[in-house]
Amino acid sequence: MEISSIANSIALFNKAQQAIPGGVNSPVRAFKSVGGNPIFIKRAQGAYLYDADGNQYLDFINSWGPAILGHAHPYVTEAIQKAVTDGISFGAPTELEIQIAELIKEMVPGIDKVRMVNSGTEACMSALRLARGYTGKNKFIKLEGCYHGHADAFLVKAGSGVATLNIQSVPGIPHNTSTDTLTAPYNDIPTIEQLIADNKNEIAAIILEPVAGNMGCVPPMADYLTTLRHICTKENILLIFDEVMTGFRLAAGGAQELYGIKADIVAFGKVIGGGMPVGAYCGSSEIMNHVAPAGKVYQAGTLSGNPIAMTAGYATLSLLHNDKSIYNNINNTTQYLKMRMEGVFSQHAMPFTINSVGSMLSLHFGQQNVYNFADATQCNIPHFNAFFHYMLKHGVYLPPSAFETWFVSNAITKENIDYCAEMMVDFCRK
Ligand code: KE4
Repeated sequence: MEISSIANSIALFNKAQQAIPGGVNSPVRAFKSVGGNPIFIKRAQGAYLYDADGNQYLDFINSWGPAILGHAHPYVTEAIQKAVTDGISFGAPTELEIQIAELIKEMVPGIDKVRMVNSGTEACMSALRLARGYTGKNKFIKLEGCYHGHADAFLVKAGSGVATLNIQSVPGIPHNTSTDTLTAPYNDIPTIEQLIADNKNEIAAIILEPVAGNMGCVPPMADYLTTLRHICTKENILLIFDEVMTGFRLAAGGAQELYGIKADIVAFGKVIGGGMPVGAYCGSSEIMNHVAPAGKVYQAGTLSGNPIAMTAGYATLSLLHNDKSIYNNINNTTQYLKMRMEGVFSQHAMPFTINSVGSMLSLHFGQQNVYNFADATQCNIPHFNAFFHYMLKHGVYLPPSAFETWFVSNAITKENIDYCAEMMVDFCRK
């Protein structure tokens, strides 16, 4: 099957650029690094997206993670449709916020308190402020290639769209903001130890994606997370897991459950809202009771805990909590995808590597191993871009960047994977 026309997407993108910076409301959607015209989506259902020209695409972005159940799952959409008839936003507490907080406490090991916000950025930004407020220290360590949203302090050697657009230094961020941001390569303990030695008793936190997803998918090497946990405990540094991508995806309890590591503060996004704008940061009562109005670390939001967003999140998390076969299914589908891809590309002249954890996966051409951001930047980006467009032309919608992760939804079937493998064989034969 080959896409014949995207004329309406082309017209819409031209129009969009007259009214929206770059024609998009988030840079990664603009196809800047892969080139070409972004596809404008009209609707989505299950495993598929449908564009403004009526073309169908098998979706491996799934809204960059939230659509873990597949698009427009009836249990979620029906809950939203019912909720909106009772009003959209109150700016006052509701019982549903208690229910979703209690459900999250059931699903995620070791947290006592949950504060809802409206994005992953807000969750990570607030988690850092809390760590600084709780410890009284300002410096923190982030890892090269990790992306924690667009708060000033995090836009240093960041992954995702910052890497995709190769923005070395983001204008508008005062130099003194980033002087407290220390960086180290992912999977590199000695550099962390040196930073701590050089900044004794000044570091409030280490924040990381426990499985990195913004330089492609980069898993933690053996004992990396355990060693970080030990170092943080010993040095009185808070360990912050940014589980915006991994949370409720790698397991009901996220990476903390998968790796058996307890972070001091955990940030969530994406799946937690089931596609609606939701983020959260969580931790022990000892730490979270420093958040206003219980404490003095101020953070607020007009639409935090919004009833419609909470309805979508609660319905999504409830399905994941009550049917653990979903995780087995998406993990098995991802392993099947990886196995089929390895079969195809091992016959291909171009070296490659596929990294995956659970239902997160990425393909890197030109490198045997991708253990950190430097490895990821050495990959053959032009070849990835050609692959991206070949698959898009044949109705398979991959993340439009080599610095992103594919997300497998529960709606994707083995037959879908077999089709993808056929298209990949054809790509290699071109
Ligand atoms: P948001 O503010 O976009 O909801 O979340 C920021 C964020 C924080 N932490 C991690 C690990 C993330 O992956 C993200 C956002 N992820 C990107 C995709 N890599 C969102 C897509 C976009 O920027 O449009």
